[in-house]
Amino acid sequence: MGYSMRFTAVERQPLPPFWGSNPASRTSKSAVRQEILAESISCLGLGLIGRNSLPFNFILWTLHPYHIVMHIESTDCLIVIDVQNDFCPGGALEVPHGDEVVPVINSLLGKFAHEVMTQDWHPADHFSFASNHPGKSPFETTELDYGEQVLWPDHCVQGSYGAEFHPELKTTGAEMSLRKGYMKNIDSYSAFYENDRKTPTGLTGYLNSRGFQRVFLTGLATDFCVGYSAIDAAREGFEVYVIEDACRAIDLDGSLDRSKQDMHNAGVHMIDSTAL
Ligand code: VGL
Ligand code: ZN
Repeated sequence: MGYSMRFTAVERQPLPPFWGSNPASRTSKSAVRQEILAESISCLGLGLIGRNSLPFNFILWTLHPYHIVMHIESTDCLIVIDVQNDFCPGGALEVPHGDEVVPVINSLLGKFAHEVMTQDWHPADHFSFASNHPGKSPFETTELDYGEQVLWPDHCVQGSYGAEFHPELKTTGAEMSLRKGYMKNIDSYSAFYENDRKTPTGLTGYLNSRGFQRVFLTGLATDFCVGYSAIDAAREGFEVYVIEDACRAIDLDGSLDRSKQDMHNAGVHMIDSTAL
């Protein structure tokens, strides 16, 4: 499935100069035609030449005088997942290049009218920690009541420095900050449901009662907390966009590819921050 952007929600901005000569001299009619063509091809479901594919994007970028950007609406909410010290380089469960999301997210914060941030927030005796399972090492798995669970190094312990937001993340504009993973016996990757997939965190109710329709996800880690949150958000009826360059992955045994496939199957859209 390709993008399902509504035409009305799309605006165009000139490309940077290296993309071609004088974009202002071209008509925006051609941009509209290009958009309609893109949408039509995408509707045909032709994976190889679909809207998100490399060949099509290449044609789009080389021939197209305008860069298509999405229009952010008042019913959109930016969700920043777990940008905490322990997931950044030097942290207890560091995500490679995790800190690189901070400037990207900071630049997006000014564009959205509404933002929610989440924090992984575990008690020290949390069941997802390998240290609480004698004989087990981090990154092994174990069977818990609700199924298989990866065992992690101790991380994001409530009140610790590692659980704090990255010091350069601009948090002041966030309208809500949600903590998750605070119950000893159950992990919570998703910002919507605990890992038993049944216990809600309350985020769906919050987003619905605020009237949000589309959610844009960023943060750490793509293949765990962002991915699970994106799939649950889609399941809850939101239109979901993961801003890929505002996320970084752990990538444990192919988990990034699996997560991307699962997101795709759930109807989650992957976009780049330059589209916003
Ligand atoms: C996360 C593993 C354990 C995440 C949280 O934020 O992606 N991953 N706890
Ligand atoms: Zn955790």
